Amino acid sequence: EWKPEGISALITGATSGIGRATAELFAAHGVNLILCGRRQDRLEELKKKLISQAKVHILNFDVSDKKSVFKAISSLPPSFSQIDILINNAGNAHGLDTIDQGDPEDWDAMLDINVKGLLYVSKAIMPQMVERKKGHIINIGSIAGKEVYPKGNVYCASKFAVDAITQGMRIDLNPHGIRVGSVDPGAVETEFSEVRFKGDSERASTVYNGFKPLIAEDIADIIYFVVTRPYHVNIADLLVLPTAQANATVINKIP
Ligand code: NDP
Ligand code: 8X3
Repeated sequence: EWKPEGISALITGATSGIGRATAELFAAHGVNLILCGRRQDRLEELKKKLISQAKVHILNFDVSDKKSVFKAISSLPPSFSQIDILINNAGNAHGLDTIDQGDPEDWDAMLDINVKGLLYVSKAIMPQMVERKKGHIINIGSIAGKEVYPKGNVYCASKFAVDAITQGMRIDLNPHGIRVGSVDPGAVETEFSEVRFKGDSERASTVYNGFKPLIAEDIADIIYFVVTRPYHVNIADLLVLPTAQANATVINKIP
């Protein structure tokens, strides 16, 4: 039977959306947390909110900044340095343009954060899991990592890469008894579209008009389900869509 006592989870992108909802749910079950993100005010606010439920440590770093990642994770105090669960969630889409019109700065951001950032954070944590022959890594992929949609180009490439990295991790960490899987959501209403459209919240909200999207708490519930299976059960890959969404492009929108 799974018990949260003494278990600790490091969640990247805990300042918003799926990461924050997961942190809140984990804390409610008494899982100790290392919460990561770049927005210090939000990290502090979340720590204040959750500290009565679990032990909480906050780490402010940019996942795409290799040096900061290793520095931050190696700075963890002894009571937090053993990480049982890693949720690689930090990431975003930047822009929605045809490939010929895409902004190379957006491409850099998506590949640096969604792909390389996930690798850096994992690299900082995997050795201790290998040493302990125990651990669970959950990568947040996307339906965009299963299907390419118009103007999705580089964002989809970043999430296809996450899918490949998840499969690679599962193979290479297999001899060490480490669980590795991905949770791949469809449309979830978070700050995702605000970031994609660079703060244009009106445009962002049109993405979710006319149907009921998933909310961050829906995905948090699923992540909690995944981590609480008995240790011999590994949920390898879970695609989760709103009922109104059939695939990356087919959404039943009622005007
Ligand atoms: P949000 O924009 O609400 O949250 C994104 C989180 O990532 C924030 O906490 C942000 O924190 C963090 N983040 C972004 N860039 C960096 C960076 N360079 N360094 C450190 N942290 C960073 O979006 P979601 O919650 O929706 O997104 C979470 C994950 O879910 C992403 O990987 C996304 O691709 C994926 N996803 C989202 C879907 C959706 O429809 N919403 C569907 C499928 C997958 P801060 O800004 O404080 O650094
Ligand atoms: C986020 C979902 O369909 O906007 O990964 O790419 S989608």
